[in-house]
Amino acid sequence: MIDVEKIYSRLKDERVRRAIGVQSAVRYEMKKFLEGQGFIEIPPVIISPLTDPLRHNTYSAFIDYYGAKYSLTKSMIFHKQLALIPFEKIFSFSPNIRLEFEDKRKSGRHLAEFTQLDLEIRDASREDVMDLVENMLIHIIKEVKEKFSLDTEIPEKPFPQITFKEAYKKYGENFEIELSRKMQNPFWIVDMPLERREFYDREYRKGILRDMDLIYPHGFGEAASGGEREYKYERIVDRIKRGGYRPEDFTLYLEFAKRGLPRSAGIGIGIERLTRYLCRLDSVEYAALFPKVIGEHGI
Ligand code: ASN
Repeated sequence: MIDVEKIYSRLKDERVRRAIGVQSAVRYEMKKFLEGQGFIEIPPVIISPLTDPLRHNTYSAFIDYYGAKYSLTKSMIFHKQLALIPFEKIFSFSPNIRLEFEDKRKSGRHLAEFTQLDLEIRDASREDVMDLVENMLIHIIKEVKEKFSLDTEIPEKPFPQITFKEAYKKYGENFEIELSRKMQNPFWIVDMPLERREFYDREYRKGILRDMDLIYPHGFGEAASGGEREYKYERIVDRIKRGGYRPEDFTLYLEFAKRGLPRSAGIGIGIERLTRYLCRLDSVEYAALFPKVIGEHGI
């Protein structure tokens, strides 16, 4: 049932009003920063027969239209790869629909509808993307900190890095949140094992990927994930199979891969999560004006 009272009072909530103001400034600074670096903004894709399978299950969100089966975008990863055919550096403020199960309800970090700043660079390495994101985050915080009297400290570069293996060994299965609580600066977790990630992140040692997650300090958890990509047809087919999928389910993507995808690296940064971090909010639900809270009805 839709709780009109709750939705109406959210519109009068000072926390939300401030957060949306910060978010608006963040989006402006992101665009300014990236365009200054030669990026082109591409419009987001909302429905497509081609979307991210993700590495975890969600409820499905399909639209049937003249016999075509469109999925609502879970991430624009495949479109980012294709957009690099005409352009060298692209970004998009990409609305994503992920109908997560109820176990994510209390995470403070999940909404069924959110936006990520998704960017991709032709011929780039993981390190190129990490350097760019560090500079961008520092730029954003410098620009918005005073205007909104934010407590967030300006991060120090380079952000610390830890491999998945080291982090897991030291802190066990909950390494991400444990480390997030301990750290004072945003940091990277790199080199995820293949079975933890989607098939499009590039494998560079047996079973280890050239990818990375950015994690916020003070317990705010995951900010962004990205990596270098598989782009060669045979390697993509191999990864689809090893990921436990059937290549037949990715025929369309493979048709494009056969014709040639550019080598690239990229990342997606959650806008509501960044807003939550900057405003020190308990949950991302206060970083959205019309949040689709997991397991609740929104407008
Ligand atoms: N945007 C992410 C990336 O660039 C993918 C995702 O959101 N699942 O790797």
